[in-house]
Amino acid sequence: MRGTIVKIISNLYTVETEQGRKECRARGRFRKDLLTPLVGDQCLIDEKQNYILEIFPRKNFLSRPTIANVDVALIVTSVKKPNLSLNLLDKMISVVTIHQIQPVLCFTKLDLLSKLEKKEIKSISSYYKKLGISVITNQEYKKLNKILKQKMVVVTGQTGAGKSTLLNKLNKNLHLRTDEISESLGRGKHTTRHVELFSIRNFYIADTPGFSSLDLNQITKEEIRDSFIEFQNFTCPFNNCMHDKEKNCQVKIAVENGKILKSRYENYLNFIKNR
Ligand SMILES: Nc1nc2c(ncn2[C@@H]2O[C@H](COP(=O)(O)OP(=O)(O)O)[C@@H](O)[C@H]2O)c(=O)[nH]1
Ligand SMILES: [Mg+2]
Ligand SMILES: [Zn+2]
Repeated sequence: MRGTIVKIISNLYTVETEQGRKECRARGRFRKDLLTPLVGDQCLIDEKQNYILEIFPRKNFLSRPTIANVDVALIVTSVKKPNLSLNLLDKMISVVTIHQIQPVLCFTKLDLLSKLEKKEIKSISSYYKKLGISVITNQEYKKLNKILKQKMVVVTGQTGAGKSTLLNKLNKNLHLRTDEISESLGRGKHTTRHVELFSIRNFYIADTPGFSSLDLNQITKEEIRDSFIEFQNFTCPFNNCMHDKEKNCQVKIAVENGKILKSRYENYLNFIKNR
Protein backbone atom coordinates (compact mmCIF):
# COMPACT_ATOMS: atom_id res chain seq x y z
CA MET A 1 0.00 0.00 0.00
CA ARG A 2 1.22 3.52 -0.83
CA GLY A 3 1.28 6.38 1.61
CA THR A 4 2.82 9.65 2.68
CA ILE A 5 4.94 10.03 5.79
CA VAL A 6 3.31 12.85 7.76
CA LYS A 7 5.05 12.60 11.12
CA ILE A 8 8.23 11.08 12.53
CA ILE A 9 8.93 10.65 16.22
CA SER A 10 12.23 8.83 16.78
CA ASN A 11 11.71 5.48 15.02
CA LEU A 12 7.97 5.69 14.63
CA TYR A 13 6.64 6.86 11.29
CA THR A 14 3.06 7.97 10.83
CA VAL A 15 2.00 7.15 7.29
CA GLU A 16 -1.20 8.46 5.78
CA THR A 17 -2.79 5.99 3.39
CA GLU A 18 -6.11 5.61 1.64
CA GLN A 19 -7.23 3.65 4.68
CA GLY A 20 -6.23 6.23 7.24
CA ARG A 21 -3.10 6.66 9.31
CA LYS A 22 -0.76 3.80 10.13
CA GLU A 23 2.04 3.82 12.67
CA CYS A 24 5.00 2.11 11.01
CA ARG A 25 8.59 1.16 11.64
CA ALA A 26 11.23 1.36 8.95
CA ARG A 27 13.06 -1.76 7.85
CA GLY A 28 16.68 -2.00 8.91
CA ARG A 29 18.01 -1.76 5.41
CA PHE A 30 17.14 1.92 5.16
CA ARG A 31 19.78 2.68 7.70
CA LYS A 32 22.27 0.49 5.88
CA ASP A 33 21.59 2.35 2.63
CA LEU A 34 21.96 5.66 4.45
CA LEU A 35 18.48 6.56 3.32
CA THR A 36 16.57 8.21 6.11
CA PRO A 37 12.84 8.42 5.53
CA LEU A 38 11.64 12.02 5.76
CA VAL A 39 8.35 13.72 6.39
CA GLY A 40 6.83 14.18 2.95
CA ASP A 41 8.24 10.95 1.55
CA GLN A 42 6.04 8.74 -0.57
CA CYS A 43 6.46 5.18 0.54
CA LEU A 44 5.31 1.61 0.13
CA ILE A 45 4.21 -0.10 3.33
CA ASP A 46 3.39 -3.59 4.44
CA GLU A 47 0.10 -2.79 6.13
CA LYS A 48 -0.10 -6.13 7.97
CA GLN A 49 3.29 -5.82 9.69
CA ASN A 50 3.28 -2.00 9.72
CA TYR A 51 6.65 -1.74 8.04
CA ILE A 52 7.88 0.81 5.51
CA LEU A 53 9.25 -1.29 2.66
CA GLU A 54 10.37 1.29 0.18
CA ILE A 55 10.80 5.03 -0.28
CA PHE A 56 9.99 6.36 -3.73
CA PRO A 57 12.41 8.75 -5.44
CA ARG A 58 12.14 12.32 -4.18
CA LYS A 59 11.31 15.34 -6.25
CA ASN A 60 13.36 17.51 -3.85
CA PHE A 61 14.08 17.94 -0.19
CA LEU A 62 14.84 20.70 2.24
CA SER A 63 16.98 20.54 5.32
CA ARG A 64 16.03 22.71 8.29
CA PRO A 65 13.25 21.68 8.37
CA THR A 66 13.84 18.30 6.86
CA ILE A 67 11.02 17.63 4.48
CA ALA A 68 10.71 15.90 1.11
CA ASN A 69 8.66 16.45 -2.04
CA VAL A 70 7.71 20.05 -1.43
CA ASP A 71 5.58 21.62 -4.17
CA VAL A 72 4.89 25.08 -2.77
CA ALA A 73 6.48 27.43 -0.25
CA LEU A 74 3.95 29.81 1.20
CA ILE A 75 6.05 32.85 2.09
CA VAL A 76 4.13 34.75 4.73
CA THR A 77 5.35 38.34 4.73
CA SER A 78 4.06 40.96 7.12
CA VAL A 79 4.13 44.57 5.99
CA LYS A 80 4.32 45.89 9.55
CA LYS A 81 5.08 44.43 12.99
CA PRO A 82 7.51 42.97 11.99
CA ASN A 83 8.26 45.45 9.22
CA LEU A 84 8.41 44.42 5.60
CA SER A 85 11.76 42.85 4.77
CA LEU A 86 12.29 42.62 1.03
CA ASN A 87 15.72 41.18 1.75
CA LEU A 88 14.23 38.20 3.51
CA LEU A 89 11.51 37.87 0.88
CA ASP A 90 14.01 37.81 -1.99
CA LYS A 91 16.16 35.33 -0.10
CA MET A 92 13.21 32.99 0.38
CA ILE A 93 12.18 33.30 -3.25
CA SER A 94 15.73 32.42 -4.35
CA VAL A 95 16.13 29.50 -1.97
CA VAL A 96 12.83 27.88 -2.89
CA THR A 97 13.22 28.52 -6.62
CA ILE A 98 16.62 26.81 -6.56
CA HIS A 99 14.96 23.79 -4.91
CA GLN A 100 12.31 23.70 -7.66
CA ILE A 101 9.62 24.78 -5.25
CA GLN A 102 6.92 27.19 -6.35
CA PRO A 103 6.92 30.37 -4.24
CA VAL A 104 3.56 31.81 -3.20
CA LEU A 105 3.71 35.17 -1.53
CA CYS A 106 1.15 36.09 1.11
CA PHE A 107 1.19 39.60 2.59
CA THR A 108 -0.24 40.05 6.08
CA LYS A 109 -1.18 42.95 8.36
CA LEU A 110 -2.18 45.32 5.58
CA ASP A 111 -4.75 46.62 8.04
CA LEU A 112 -1.90 48.36 9.90
CA LEU A 113 -0.93 50.50 6.90
CA SER A 114 -1.92 54.00 5.84
CA LYS A 115 -3.44 54.52 2.39
CA LEU A 116 -0.15 55.72 1.00
CA GLU A 117 1.76 52.76 2.43
CA LYS A 118 -0.83 50.41 0.96
CA LYS A 119 -0.20 51.90 -2.46
CA GLU A 120 3.49 51.17 -2.13
CA ILE A 121 2.78 47.54 -1.28
CA LYS A 122 0.49 47.31 -4.28
CA SER A 123 3.25 48.43 -6.61
CA ILE A 124 5.75 46.01 -5.05
CA SER A 125 3.23 43.23 -5.27
CA SER A 126 2.57 43.88 -8.95
CA TYR A 127 6.30 43.59 -9.64
CA TYR A 128 6.43 40.15 -8.05
CA LYS A 129 3.28 39.14 -9.92
CA LYS A 130 4.99 40.04 -13.17
CA LEU A 131 7.71 37.56 -12.26
CA GLY A 132 5.03 34.87 -12.36
CA ILE A 133 4.71 34.56 -8.59
CA SER A 134 1.24 34.18 -7.06
CA VAL A 135 0.71 37.09 -4.69
CA ILE A 136 -2.20 37.26 -2.27
CA THR A 137 -3.09 38.73 1.10
CA ASN A 138 -4.07 36.80 4.20
CA GLN A 139 -7.69 37.84 3.64
CA GLU A 140 -7.96 35.86 0.41
CA TYR A 141 -8.60 32.36 1.75
CA LYS A 142 -10.54 31.15 -1.25
CA LYS A 143 -7.76 32.04 -3.64
CA LEU A 144 -5.24 30.46 -1.32
CA ASN A 145 -7.19 27.23 -1.08
CA LYS A 146 -7.27 27.07 -4.85
CA ILE A 147 -3.54 27.66 -5.24
CA LEU A 148 -2.65 25.07 -2.61
CA LYS A 149 -5.04 22.35 -3.80
CA GLN A 150 -3.38 18.91 -3.82
CA LYS A 151 0.00 20.40 -2.95
CA MET A 152 2.69 19.68 -0.39
CA VAL A 153 3.22 23.05 1.21
CA VAL A 154 5.75 24.51 3.62
CA VAL A 155 4.97 27.77 5.32
CA THR A 156 7.76 30.19 6.00
CA GLY A 157 8.12 33.71 7.28
CA GLN A 158 9.41 35.71 10.22
CA THR A 159 8.25 35.00 13.74
CA GLY A 160 5.11 37.05 14.25
CA ALA A 161 4.32 37.37 10.54
CA GLY A 162 0.98 35.64 11.03
CA LYS A 163 1.67 32.09 9.80
CA SER A 164 -0.20 30.22 12.52
CA THR A 165 -3.08 32.69 12.43
CA LEU A 166 -3.45 32.09 8.71
CA LEU A 167 -3.29 28.30 9.01
CA ASN A 168 -5.88 28.31 11.78
CA LYS A 169 -8.21 30.20 9.46
CA LEU A 170 -7.66 27.69 6.66
CA ASN A 171 -8.49 24.84 9.01
CA LYS A 172 -10.66 25.50 12.05
CA ASN A 173 -9.52 22.24 13.67
CA LEU A 174 -5.81 23.03 13.82
CA HIS A 175 -5.69 25.26 16.93
CA LEU A 176 -2.06 26.24 16.38
CA ARG A 177 -0.66 28.58 19.00
CA THR A 178 -0.44 32.21 17.91
CA ASP A 179 1.75 34.67 19.71
CA GLU A 180 2.26 38.32 20.29
CA ILE A 181 5.50 39.21 18.56
CA SER A 182 7.08 40.93 21.55
CA GLU A 183 8.23 37.61 23.01
CA SER A 184 11.91 37.60 22.16
CA LEU A 185 12.20 34.19 23.81
CA GLY A 186 10.20 32.82 20.92
CA ARG A 187 13.04 31.64 18.74
CA GLY A 188 14.69 29.56 21.40
CA LYS A 189 11.45 27.88 22.25
CA HIS A 190 10.75 26.98 18.65
CA THR A 191 14.04 25.34 17.77
CA THR A 192 12.51 21.88 17.93
CA ARG A 193 13.37 19.76 14.90
CA HIS A 194 10.03 18.05 15.00
CA VAL A 195 8.19 18.47 11.72
CA GLU A 196 4.62 17.45 11.28
CA LEU A 197 2.42 17.80 8.26
CA PHE A 198 -1.08 19.07 8.81
CA SER A 199 -3.64 17.92 6.36
CA ILE A 200 -5.90 20.81 5.39
CA ARG A 201 -8.74 19.78 3.09
CA ASN A 202 -6.76 18.52 0.14
CA PHE A 203 -3.30 19.79 0.80
CA TYR A 204 -0.54 19.13 3.30
CA ILE A 205 1.12 21.93 5.12
CA ALA A 206 4.08 22.14 7.48
CA ASP A 207 4.16 25.01 9.96
CA THR A 208 7.87 25.25 10.49
CA PRO A 209 9.31 28.08 12.52
CA GLY A 210 12.84 26.95 11.74
CA PHE A 211 12.42 27.36 8.03
CA SER A 212 12.98 31.09 8.24
CA SER A 213 16.61 30.39 9.07
CA LEU A 214 17.10 28.61 5.76
CA ASP A 215 20.02 30.31 4.15
CA LEU A 216 21.98 30.50 0.96
CA ASN A 217 25.15 28.86 2.28
CA GLN A 218 24.95 25.67 0.25
CA ILE A 219 24.14 27.48 -2.96
CA THR A 220 26.51 28.79 -5.66
CA LYS A 221 26.44 32.40 -6.80
CA GLU A 222 25.50 31.29 -10.33
CA GLU A 223 22.46 29.51 -8.91
CA ILE A 224 21.52 32.65 -7.01
CA ARG A 225 21.89 34.74 -10.15
CA ASP A 226 19.68 32.39 -12.14
CA SER A 227 17.02 32.42 -9.43
CA PHE A 228 16.53 36.14 -10.14
CA ILE A 229 14.57 35.18 -13.21
CA GLU A 230 13.96 38.72 -14.48
CA PHE A 231 17.71 39.10 -15.14
CA GLN A 232 17.33 36.54 -17.91
CA ASN A 233 15.36 39.07 -19.95
CA PHE A 234 18.56 40.99 -20.59
CA THR A 235 21.56 39.97 -22.65
CA CYS A 236 24.89 41.24 -21.40
CA PRO A 237 28.00 41.57 -23.58
CA PHE A 238 29.91 39.42 -21.09
CA ASN A 239 29.19 35.71 -21.31
CA ASN A 240 28.20 34.44 -17.89
CA CYS A 241 27.92 38.04 -16.59
CA MET A 242 27.42 38.24 -12.81
CA HIS A 243 25.81 41.68 -13.25
CA ASP A 244 28.20 43.19 -10.77
CA LYS A 245 31.23 45.16 -11.99
CA GLU A 246 31.11 44.08 -15.65
CA LYS A 247 31.11 46.80 -18.32
CA ASN A 248 27.86 47.52 -20.19
CA CYS A 249 25.94 45.12 -18.02
CA GLN A 250 22.38 45.26 -19.33
CA VAL A 251 20.93 44.24 -15.98
CA LYS A 252 22.53 47.25 -14.31
CA ILE A 253 21.15 49.48 -17.05
CA ALA A 254 17.70 47.95 -16.53
CA VAL A 255 17.92 48.78 -12.82
CA GLU A 256 18.77 52.39 -13.67
CA ASN A 257 15.85 52.55 -16.10
CA GLY A 258 13.45 51.22 -13.49
CA LYS A 259 12.78 47.96 -15.36
CA ILE A 260 14.21 45.93 -12.51
CA LEU A 261 13.18 46.72 -8.94
CA LYS A 262 16.14 48.38 -7.25
CA SER A 263 15.69 46.45 -4.01
CA ARG A 264 15.81 43.17 -5.95
CA TYR A 265 19.15 44.09 -7.50
CA GLU A 266 20.59 45.33 -4.20
CA ASN A 267 19.52 42.16 -2.43
CA TYR A 268 21.05 40.11 -5.23
CA LEU A 269 24.42 41.86 -4.82
CA ASN A 270 24.17 41.31 -1.10
CA PHE A 271 23.54 37.57 -1.56
CA ILE A 272 26.48 36.98 -3.92
CA LYS A 273 28.89 39.09 -1.87
CA ASN A 274 31.98 37.24 -0.56
CA ARG A 275 31.41 34.09 -2.55
N1 LIG B 1 -3.22 43.43 12.71
C1 LIG B 1 -3.00 42.17 12.32
N2 LIG B 1 -2.50 41.26 13.19
C2 LIG B 1 -2.30 39.99 12.75
C3 LIG B 1 -2.59 39.58 11.42
N3 LIG B 1 -2.26 38.28 11.29
C4 LIG B 1 -1.78 37.89 12.49
N4 LIG B 1 -1.79 38.91 13.39
C5 LIG B 1 -1.32 38.88 14.79
O1 LIG B 1 0.11 38.79 14.80
C6 LIG B 1 0.57 38.04 15.92
C7 LIG B 1 1.49 36.92 15.46
O2 LIG B 1 0.75 35.96 14.72
P1 LIG B 1 1.16 34.43 14.59
O3 LIG B 1 0.14 33.77 13.73
O4 LIG B 1 1.43 33.82 15.91
O5 LIG B 1 2.55 34.56 13.80
P2 LIG B 1 3.62 33.41 13.44
O6 LIG B 1 4.75 33.58 14.39
O7 LIG B 1 4.05 33.75 12.03
O8 LIG B 1 2.93 32.09 13.52
C8 LIG B 1 -0.68 37.53 16.63
O9 LIG B 1 -0.93 38.39 17.72
C9 LIG B 1 -1.77 37.68 15.57
O10 LIG B 1 -3.05 37.89 16.15
C10 LIG B 1 -3.15 40.60 10.51
O11 LIG B 1 -3.43 40.36 9.33
N5 LIG B 1 -3.31 41.86 11.03
MG1 LIG C 1 3.46 30.33 14.60
ZN1 LIG D 1 25.17 41.66 -16.63
